[in-house]
Amino acid sequence: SVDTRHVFLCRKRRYSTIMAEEAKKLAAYAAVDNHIQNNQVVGVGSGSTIVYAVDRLAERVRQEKLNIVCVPTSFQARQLILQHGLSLSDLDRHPELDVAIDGADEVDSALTLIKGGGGCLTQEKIVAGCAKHFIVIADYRKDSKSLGQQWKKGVPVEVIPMAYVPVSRAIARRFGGEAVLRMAVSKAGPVVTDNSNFILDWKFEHAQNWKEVNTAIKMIPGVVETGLFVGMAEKVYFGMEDGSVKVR
Ligand code: ABF
Repeated sequence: SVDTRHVFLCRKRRYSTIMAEEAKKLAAYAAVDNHIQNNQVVGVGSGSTIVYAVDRLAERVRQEKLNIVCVPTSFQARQLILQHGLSLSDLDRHPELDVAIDGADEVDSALTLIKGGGGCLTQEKIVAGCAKHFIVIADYRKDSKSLGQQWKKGVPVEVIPMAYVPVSRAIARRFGGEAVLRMAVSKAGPVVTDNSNFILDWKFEHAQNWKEVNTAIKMIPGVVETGLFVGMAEKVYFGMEDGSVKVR
């Protein structure tokens, strides 16, 4: 009956949500355990997966009395660091990081990432670029052969507010698809980033040379940063559905 089917669908959805959360935690814990050592400066990413990494980091700092300094990639990351009693710094004082750990929206077979689904791409890219090792943590749903196969919301592009229309038109004209202004959930206005900018989500039509596209989009006046992270990730930890961790 319809009722039985509804119950089944709800159960299925709840089951897969629990699996995804568990998978995020597996990836986060493995990355922190394998890459964090005493006396390191650590870049802390944003999103829901990084929450587990900060939990584990704080636990290890307490238990092993580690001396760790954290540099945040967003307001959220800053709050997480403070809430966990970790030592907070910035790029003024620590412009060189030993390691940065962050989530991603999608990862392709060359470790090219789409990031910024949560809106924090620019500071994330700056911090990742300052780190000797950039480690990504994700659940199995982010694992993809080619960008766009898993993440359907497009490539986020942070723009200066007054330029969002010309940038959107330039991206569509040059690379196809459409670049849409990201609105707040309330629809009351656009999403505003930690840097007081807007975000365009570029829904591209086909896979491209992401290195070239990233460079070309960055050259459009008004673009602050793109959510394409090309040649930056050193390793990606995927928490898998079967409880294992796959490292790529
Ligand atoms: C941030 O969080 C973003 O760059 C990326 O879009 C997102 C990943 O979030 P989650 O871990 O919640 O999937 O790092």
